Amino acid sequence: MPMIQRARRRDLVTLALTAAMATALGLAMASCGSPAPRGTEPAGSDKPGAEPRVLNVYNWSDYVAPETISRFEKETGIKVNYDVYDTNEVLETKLLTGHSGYDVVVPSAFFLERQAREGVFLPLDKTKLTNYHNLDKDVLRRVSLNDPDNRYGVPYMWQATGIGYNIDKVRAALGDDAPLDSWALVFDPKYASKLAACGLTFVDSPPEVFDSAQIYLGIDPNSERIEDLAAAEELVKKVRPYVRYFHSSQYINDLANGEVCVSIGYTGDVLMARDRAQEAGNGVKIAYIVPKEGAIFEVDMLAIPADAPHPDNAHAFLNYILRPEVVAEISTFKKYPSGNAAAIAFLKPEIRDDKAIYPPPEIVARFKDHRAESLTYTRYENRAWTRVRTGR
Ligand code: SPD
Repeated sequence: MPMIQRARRRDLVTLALTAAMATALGLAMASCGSPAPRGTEPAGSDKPGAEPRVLNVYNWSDYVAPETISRFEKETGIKVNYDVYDTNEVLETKLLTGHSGYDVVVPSAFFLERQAREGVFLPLDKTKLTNYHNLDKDVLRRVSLNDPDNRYGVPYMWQATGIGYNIDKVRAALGDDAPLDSWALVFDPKYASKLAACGLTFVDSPPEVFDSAQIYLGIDPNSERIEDLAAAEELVKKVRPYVRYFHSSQYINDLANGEVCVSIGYTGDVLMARDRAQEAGNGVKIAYIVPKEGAIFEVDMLAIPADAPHPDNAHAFLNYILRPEVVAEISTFKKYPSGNAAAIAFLKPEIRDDKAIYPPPEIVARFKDHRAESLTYTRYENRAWTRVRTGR
């Protein structure tokens, strides 16, 4: 690796560690800290020179269907070691440190953009991805902003960072005054203060919370001007006293069982909360909005680290996920729209026609693309996040 790139990588690792500390502050998921299990590889494999029949996957929590992994194992004889995380920052720390041991990871496109520049990923061998043609050309085009020529990532699921809320509790707290179509619900202290008692939560992600705050303020979320960051910090600090916690997955169950009433969260996670409440028959009714001011659009990308121990198995896994029926089942269970156009035909009407999952064009028009942040900006952003979280 050239010297400049090595120095930049060192900088990025320090940055990623700071970011992970800023975001995690002790809230990291139990399974996130460990590298992929070693020592589970069978001694040999069927063909001389072929990879051991093992695959180490590191994915977001709640992001595959119950049988996605076991079917792949059964069909291929490849044993999958599956770990989960719930923030891009935790994944980034591992990728930039190197030797993560993972074969497949799932960064959001704007993180992949920066990581790819650092040489973190293997270019995809598309000759091994015979199901690649199933992908949605529009999603591929949109994501090529972050991943030129779609060189490193296969679009997996997409979403917006919006707001999930408990319909009855918000009505009880705010009456008819509730701005149910706006970021004002969470960023205006007039409303946030009245939601503190029933539980207001934010994802533990500096770019997403600050960018959403900037969108509310009418600022370009891709701005790297320090005064624009300061404006977002000031806004978030004003509502900080009313935020019960910062966490990027705990709100799914808490919304579902009525423990909290409003969460900044990801589309599918909020919709899973909605459906879990319905299934439990506990009377909790959850809705999801993409605020009228706009929301960050995200595509999570399947990618293979450059030092993956089992790149062939990784390609086999990506090709399996690219099968429309496989990814349609994930969308069905996890309520996220996939980047696979052919999968639509495999969706039941109640998923395909759910406008919260597959939003209509007027909602898609509110989505704002997210570009990679510079190293310097992320450093400032992490400091601002620590100040917000610690209340200093
Ligand atoms: N449970 C799955 C969560 C997927 C979240 N995607 C996050 C995008 C963050 N920018």
